[in-house]
Amino acid sequence: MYQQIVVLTGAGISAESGLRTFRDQDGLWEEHHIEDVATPEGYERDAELVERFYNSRWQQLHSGTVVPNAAHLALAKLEAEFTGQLLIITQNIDDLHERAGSRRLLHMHGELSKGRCPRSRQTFILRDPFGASNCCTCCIPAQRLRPHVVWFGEMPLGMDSIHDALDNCDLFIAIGTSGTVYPAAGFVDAANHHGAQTVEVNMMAPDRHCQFQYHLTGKAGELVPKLVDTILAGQVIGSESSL
Ligand code: BV8
Repeated sequence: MYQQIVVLTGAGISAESGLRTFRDQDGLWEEHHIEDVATPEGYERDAELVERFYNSRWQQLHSGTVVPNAAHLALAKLEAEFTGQLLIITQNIDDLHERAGSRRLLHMHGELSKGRCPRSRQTFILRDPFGASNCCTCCIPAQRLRPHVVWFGEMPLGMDSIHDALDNCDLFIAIGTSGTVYPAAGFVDAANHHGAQTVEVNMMAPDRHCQFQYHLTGKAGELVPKLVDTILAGQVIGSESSL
């Protein structure tokens, strides 16, 4: 039934894996000022503070207690069995989609498991926590690696591919995102403009919920597997027989 599907995920899809979201109760922004830890200016002002912020998230992600949940696994199953085209655009910097088996994946806000040379922009798999001694190998003198993360005021990654996918999709699904950060929050408008069906999976009705044609309210870990089964059965979302 559907030929080209775009899925946008946010922090909410990783919540059931034990990773904190940003804007929920007990979220990351309750403990940190965005301008201090998620802007280039904040990094210029106090690199160690920003490094502590990302090092603690990196250590939690690789502590052995954080694993992909049923929503990540369902999207990997969709990629394996769907005969059309699928692209997962994630705002998340964790690697839970990869660990669930997804490959058609674009990290538009970067990746926690990589560092970047501030001079060459070359990325490096993070083997040690960020710090003054964790430097690139591409420059002389070696440069202190920064998180390979898109901060506020920086251009998200893969925007050309994203716009191409949004212009051609017939189904756009947003999972676990508050719809407060642009340009990701505007993707639903592009999908609507090009005639795609737009579906939102969230625990509540977030900022841009009125732009979506369908809302599935509840936990991603429960709803996404059912949504994937509906799609793989060739059913239209929102029809009587479907979810
Ligand atoms: C840029 C770093 C341009 C990574 C982050 C209009 C147009 C364009 C830009 C702007 C604009 N207006 C303002 C801007 C600037 C700004 C912006 O959007 N500001 C906002 C605050 C208004 N945007 C930018 O700066 C972006 N860059 O536009 O560049 C440009 C042009 C030319 C030249 C240069 C630049 C860059 C944005 C990226 C910022 N980086 N973080 C990191 O540390 O992780 S943002 C941060 O918020 C994360 O990346 C995160 O991905 C993003 C969105 O948060 P969510 O993922 O949605 O998480 P949140 O906690 O908010 O919500 C969780 C949701 O899940 C909730 O709805 C909850 O109900 C739900 N949920 C919880 N549990 C579950 C669940 N749902 C289902 N099941 C559950 N179990």
